[in-house]
Amino acid sequence: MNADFDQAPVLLTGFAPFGGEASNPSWEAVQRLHGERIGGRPVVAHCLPVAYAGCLPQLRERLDALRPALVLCIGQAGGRAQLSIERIAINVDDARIPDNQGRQPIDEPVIADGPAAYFSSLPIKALRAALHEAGIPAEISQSAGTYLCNHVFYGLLHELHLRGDARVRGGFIHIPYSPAQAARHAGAPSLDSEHVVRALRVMIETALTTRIDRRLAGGAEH
Ligand code: PCA
Repeated sequence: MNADFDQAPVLLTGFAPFGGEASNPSWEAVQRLHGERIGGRPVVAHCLPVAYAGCLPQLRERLDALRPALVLCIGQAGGRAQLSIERIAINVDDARIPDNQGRQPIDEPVIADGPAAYFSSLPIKALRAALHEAGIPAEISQSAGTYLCNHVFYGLLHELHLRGDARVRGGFIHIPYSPAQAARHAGAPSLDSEHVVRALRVMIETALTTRIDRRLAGGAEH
């Protein structure tokens, strides 16, 4: 079992385009790391559909097939100015717009009878500190919203909880628009994929080597 864990891969997920966009910077960045070794572990990238019906079954299949040591799910948060390391996933689906299959749940639980919320099991403050040291703007976010990203984040943490192996950690990171997207949204901030890819490497290495998170101020008043 330990030998298996030592060989276990890192699973990275991104999302398909949604909301009228031609691309999703999360999948653009994540796919570039597929097949690399980071922190001694192979990286496997997977693109999730922006669809309530398909995304968690696909994630569960990847968890079963790969038995990863670390899972980082990435999504686009157009309008945010920095990489957002999400702290908490809530048991709410409240879609502002329909998903790519036309489904728009309103005030439904992600998992019926699941707990109200799960905390990220990533060392979020250590990740932010490592990103700042690498010259990449990053913040702790207290809400991943109530759309597909929160849905996948909650579903991931619920699955890891059910599987019960505390060594396996997972969490969610939102990224800004790509420059090409921001060019079509006047005034919106952006981050290019070189920086996102570098940020992913830094976060994977830090998450694999930091057991106990750092105690650094990082709260918010709103
Ligand atoms: N962002 C959406 C869903 C897919 C994505 O990349 C979200 O923030 O919920």
